[in-house]
Amino acid sequence: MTIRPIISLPDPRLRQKSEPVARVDDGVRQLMDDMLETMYDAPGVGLAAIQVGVPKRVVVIDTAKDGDEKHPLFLANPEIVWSSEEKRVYQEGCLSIPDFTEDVERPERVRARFLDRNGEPREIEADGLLATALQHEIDHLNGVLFIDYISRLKRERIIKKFIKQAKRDGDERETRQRQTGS
Ligand code: GNR
Ligand code: NI
Repeated sequence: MTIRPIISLPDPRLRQKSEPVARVDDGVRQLMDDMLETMYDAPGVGLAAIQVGVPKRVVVIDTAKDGDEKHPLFLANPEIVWSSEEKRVYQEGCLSIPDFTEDVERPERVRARFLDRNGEPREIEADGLLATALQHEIDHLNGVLFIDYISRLKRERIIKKFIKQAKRDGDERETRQRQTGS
């Protein structure tokens, strides 16, 4: 298993729609295992493949509390098949938007259909953090980010901050290259 780099705003790949996997083969399982290690290392409760730059509909989630036994979920081609009328607000964050959190309202309970790590079709019903994480990760597969649900003012402010930071990082790299040729 390998920890892969997580891409962040304003990387345009985060707005790409991911493609379904035809089947869960060894390549997809390798991707799932790498994603799980990357997620635990971060640490985070979920990760979509596009966050490591792979535009496939693959997600890993583990909402077990710190210190409890790990309980990884591997999901290929996940789909929400039912969501409750009742909503709840969760303070969300995203590994691709570091150091920013905001309240987001979503359905409190959902049912999702997916293929597991062995390619078997499964369904789960979730509430609480798991329901939120499922919706957050499936959004990633459609190029949707949690900041799309907050006010436009806050969204534009945070995007601008990440664009500025990316420019600074790029300029520094260029300066270093000019000065040292490395
Ligand atoms: O680690 C994560 N925590 C989190 C908290 C509240 C709602 C959603 C999440 S998902 C996030 C990891 C991530 O960015 N997954 O795409
Ligand atoms: Ni995220």
